Amino acid sequence: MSHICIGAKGSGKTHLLNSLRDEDSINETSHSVSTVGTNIYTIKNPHVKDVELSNKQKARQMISVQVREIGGTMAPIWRRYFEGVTHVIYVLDTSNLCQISGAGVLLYTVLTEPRLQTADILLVLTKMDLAYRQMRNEALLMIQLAKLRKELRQRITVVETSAVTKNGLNDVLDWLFLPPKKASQVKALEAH
Ligand SMILES: Nc1nc2c(ncn2[C@@H]2O[C@H](COP(=O)(O)OP(=O)(O)O)[C@@H](O)[C@H]2O)c(=O)[nH]1
Ligand SMILES: [Mg+2]
Repeated sequence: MSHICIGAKGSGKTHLLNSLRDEDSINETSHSVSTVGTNIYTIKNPHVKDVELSNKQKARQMISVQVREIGGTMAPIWRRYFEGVTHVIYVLDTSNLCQISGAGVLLYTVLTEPRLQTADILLVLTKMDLAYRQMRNEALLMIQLAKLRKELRQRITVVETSAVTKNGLNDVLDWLFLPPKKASQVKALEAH
């Protein structure tokens, strides 16, 4: 099980992961790897309530996951990190439509990557506090999501977030920690 978070520079990856991260986790790991351009965030499973679960139950549930943020300027070498990846969080800045088609092209190269054919994909439309409804729809049109879903085999879930209002963060946590069936319910909630 390995998670990566990618997306253009400035799309909001760091803010998103910081909003989700386990505040008790020690910052040391992220510090030591940031020199090579990636950061690792530990995100705790909010569904695991320590008091309510026996150890056996806990063992079956993921207590936390580690997500590696790979800087947008490193796009040419993203694929170095694809080995063994099971979950991809792809961040798109909804407030900046100018960079969306470029981001869409990069998303396509990610989705067609042979090592990511069985990965689960979460498309996060960030900065929704700065965007309006139409921009969200426009963004999905520009990256040709409907076509990608038809042509490619990965399950693509779309969520909208804002690191400012904190809206949508629970949807990201559900995708990370709930079984796929439940995650697809998140997908079912998407307006088309
Ligand atoms: N309004 C708003 N600004 C955001 C949001 N997320 C990130 N930003 C801003 O976007 C810029 C880039 O964010 P950052 O997380 O560093 O992007 P990264 O390069 O993808 O890691 C920063 O100035 C953030 O303050 C958001 O949800 N809403
Ligand atoms: Mg960053």
